[in-house]
Amino acid sequence: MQIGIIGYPFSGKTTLFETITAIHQENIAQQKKDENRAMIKVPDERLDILTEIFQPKRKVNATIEVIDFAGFQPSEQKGNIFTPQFIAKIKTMDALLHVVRGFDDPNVPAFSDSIDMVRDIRNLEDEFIFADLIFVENRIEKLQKEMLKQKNREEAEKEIKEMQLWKDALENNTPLREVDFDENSMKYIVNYQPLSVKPLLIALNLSENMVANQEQIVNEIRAKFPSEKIAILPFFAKIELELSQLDKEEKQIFMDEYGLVGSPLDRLIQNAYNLLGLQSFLTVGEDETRSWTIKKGMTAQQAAGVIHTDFYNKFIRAEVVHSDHLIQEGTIAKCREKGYLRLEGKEYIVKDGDILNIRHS
Ligand SMILES: Nc1nc2c(ncn2[C@@H]2O[C@H](COP(=O)(O)OP(=O)(O)O)[C@@H](O)[C@H]2O)c(=O)[nH]1
Ligand SMILES: [Mg+2]
Repeated sequence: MQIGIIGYPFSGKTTLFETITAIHQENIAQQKKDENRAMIKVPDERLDILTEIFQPKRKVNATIEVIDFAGFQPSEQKGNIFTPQFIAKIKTMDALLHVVRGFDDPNVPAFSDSIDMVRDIRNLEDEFIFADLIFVENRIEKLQKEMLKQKNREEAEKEIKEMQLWKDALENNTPLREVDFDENSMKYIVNYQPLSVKPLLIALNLSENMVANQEQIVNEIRAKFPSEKIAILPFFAKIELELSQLDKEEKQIFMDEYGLVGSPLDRLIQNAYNLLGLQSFLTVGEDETRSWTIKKGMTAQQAAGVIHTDFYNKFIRAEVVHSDHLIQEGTIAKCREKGYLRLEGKEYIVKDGDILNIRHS
């Protein structure tokens, strides 16, 4: 899974990237000029405990990739912030993380010389819609030309209808993520990856003096963007970055002082998983303990396919025990004794925290 970090210059994108990846400026400087990339391990306490129990050769966390894209250049003119190159890059992301400038600091220049989070979020929403609208209009024009040449007439006609549906929504200022698409539309969505359909994580980058009011601030902005496909989460990038460089005890002292709760990475992952409908399952053994990311609602056979396509094709059964039970009992044998270990068929819907052992031919 890939999450793309976007936002206005000086909103704190790179600071947030450093905070969640634990890669710091001196390392980043050697990377590509226009973007920073990192694979981050998805923290999972269950995996840590199971690793203690099984003492395998290695522990492998599920990973997600985060990419910190260089900021687009704000412009006085509306609707031309994103260059085609920028759009091409962010199109392939599974979700976008929009970092919004909420902190006030006279030493750090701000877009439009003022702090206005609602304005910045709106501007970006408009920009997504605008980019999609241009795409849709070009597409319709192209398809109409094809129709004139009697090329793929039937297919073109079907697609024009679909594009017209998108166009109507976009002209109404409705992001495509709010449209209730049917199966037929999904094919086009997957192919074209319009920007306004992407799940959106909005990271409000707040000052340390806003820690106490964070809930109220989030609620106020949430009320303006009430979509289920948008998550709004507070960050305090600058202090959270400083804290990430301290040892555990020191960190706790400062967190208490500031009134901060939880780690920024956990906050991001939890929200991303919720928003994208993701969950984890685990595998254990002498060689490795490992966590895997899948969509909620996936079957045992589909989950097996995430491990290896062969496991999907040659799937027979899955031995399933929930990690809570294995952690409680300590061994597979005990779980079997107590009836916690089950054999499930290919249609079994995997639950978050299930441990699977795939039997295949
Ligand atoms: N006061 C304050 N400064 C911040 C905060 N987050 C980032 N900055 C500073 O703002 C500047 C721009 O941050 P950066 O992460 O490079 O922004 P980017 O252009 O979006 O990547 C840097 O000097 C950061 O140290 C914050 O929460 N509070
Ligand atoms: Mg940056």
